[in-house]
Amino acid sequence: MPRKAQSTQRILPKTLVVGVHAPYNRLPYIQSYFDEFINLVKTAELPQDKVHFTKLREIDSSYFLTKGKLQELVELCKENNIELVVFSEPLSSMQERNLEDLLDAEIIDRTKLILDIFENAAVTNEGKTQVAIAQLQHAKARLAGKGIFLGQQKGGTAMRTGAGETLKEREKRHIEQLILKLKKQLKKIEQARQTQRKRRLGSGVKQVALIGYTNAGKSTLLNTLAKANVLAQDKLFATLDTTTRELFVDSKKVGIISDTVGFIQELPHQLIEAFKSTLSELGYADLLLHVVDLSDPNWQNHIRVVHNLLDDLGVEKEMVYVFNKKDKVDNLEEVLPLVQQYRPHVIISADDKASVTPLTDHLSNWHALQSPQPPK
Ligand SMILES: Nc1nc2c(ncn2[C@@H]2O[C@H](COP(=O)(O)OP(=O)(O)OP(=O)(O)O)[C@@H](O)[C@H]2O)c(=O)[nH]1
Ligand SMILES: [Mg+2]
Repeated sequence: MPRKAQSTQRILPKTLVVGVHAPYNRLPYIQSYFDEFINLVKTAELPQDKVHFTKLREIDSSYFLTKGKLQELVELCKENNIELVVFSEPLSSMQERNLEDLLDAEIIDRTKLILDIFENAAVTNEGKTQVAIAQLQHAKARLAGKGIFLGQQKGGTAMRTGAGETLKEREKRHIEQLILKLKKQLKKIEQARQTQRKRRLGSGVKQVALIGYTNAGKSTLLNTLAKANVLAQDKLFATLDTTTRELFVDSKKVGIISDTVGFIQELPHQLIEAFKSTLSELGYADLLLHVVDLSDPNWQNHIRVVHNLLDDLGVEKEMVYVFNKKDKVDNLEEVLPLVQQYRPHVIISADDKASVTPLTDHLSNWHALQSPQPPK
């Protein structure tokens, strides 16, 4: 009988997944927020041995969770021999450290969860370098008071290395040097992209960019519009790297269209920083197609998240709202008055070519306006 290669199996830690309804979270549909969080955990390929949801009235500065809620977690961890706890919210480094000590488990907070997903999703050299910088910056911020340094303080003997610096200082310096090296590499990659962009802009070809909340259906739409064969999945951040294709409507070339990384609420600031150069490309677009998943009850909040990020990036461009997944909306009549507030807009199902006609009509008209016919 053939023997199974058991050694290749990954040993996964016993994991507790904690969704917290924090007081600052004003989303009207918290279940949809929790669903999104579970989807993040799945995308990160983490186990879910135990899932726990809790609502907080206030935040504790040392532990994030208040006393009673914390006690529940301590018991859950003990009963289930938990080794890893994943939180839906960002934690300060002090909160993370205190929780780690109290629960005797490794902690992954929202920031680390998203950083890890980005790390797995990055394909191109540029994407990988950007994520590596963000990871290192996160590690540097978490270094304060961690590991060896804390142990030494407790013991009162600050172990000094050759030049009289502590190991923690040396580790910090090492991380800073790595960041600097990666930033230099990134600059070179960016310069190559700038040259490509100049060439594109010089050619006068119009640029259309797909933007929107993660999982809204941007890649699906790119595939339908431009037969692009881009990975479209019910995973968050399936797309990290920009894909660009020629866009034809009624056999006429309208311009080029590109897919971008999806946005999410509380996108770690390290990632915004690292992806700034990719995202700033949006500033060169002639038209933004803002794809919105109309079947998600929090769709209006998702629009807000995207607007806030565009504001942060200083991007202000002509925009069309593309309300997507029409086929999944049960109460279309009810949401129509809300949809009317966003102009101009179209309502489509990106995976059904026939239903995309309102968008292609819009693009066709837009193109006609961009290149007016000379008077006869
Ligand atoms: N029912 C339905 N599902 C859709 C539609 N459009 C996209 N989807 C599904 O929604 C999921 C996400 O689609 P993607 O195209 O990967 O979304 P995205 O915006 O590119 O996501 P990221 O790259 O992760 O930011 C996939 O499972 C798609 O099959 C639609 O019109 N109707
Ligand atoms: Mg995508």
